[in-house]
Amino acid sequence: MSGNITLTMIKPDAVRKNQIGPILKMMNEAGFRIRGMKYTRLSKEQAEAFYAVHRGKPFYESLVEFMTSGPIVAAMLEKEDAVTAFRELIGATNPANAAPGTIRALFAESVQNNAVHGSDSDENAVIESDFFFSKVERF
Ligand code: IDP
Ligand code: MG
Repeated sequence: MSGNITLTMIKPDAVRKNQIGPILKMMNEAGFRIRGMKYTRLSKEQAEAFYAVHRGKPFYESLVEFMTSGPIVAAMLEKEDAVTAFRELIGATNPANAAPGTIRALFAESVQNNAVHGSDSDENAVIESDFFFSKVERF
């Protein structure tokens, strides 16, 4: 059975370019409801922890530097089969491979600076939601 929650971040590249509004609009128009949302900036320790699964990969240190380079918007989103539906909406990690009309095809600069995050499993959606949101920050 698939879950109804996914966790997204609008990454520093998109925030810098004033793309929060257009990206949230696409998420809402695709049927995702916002269940939690915050504008914040990750510390080095927080970014390292969020991306711990990628520790040791060649892009890890650069990714942490990028993700701490400015504020982000983190949001919990609800929709049926949320993880799969949201990964379809955002497109492939590398915007060169992202389907036309997807958020990454429209807004990403590069494979690293790719505008948005989306959880890759229901299990990680829960872990990532708990990373950002306490009980009183979910509605
Ligand atoms: P995902 O965000 O599509 O799930 P992951 O493989 O989980 O992709 O990688 C996490 C993030 O690390 C990507 O969104 C991107 O910002 C960065 N990244 C992934 N692969 C590369 C790469 O080959 N070069 C540079 N950055 C990368
Ligand atoms: Mg991932």
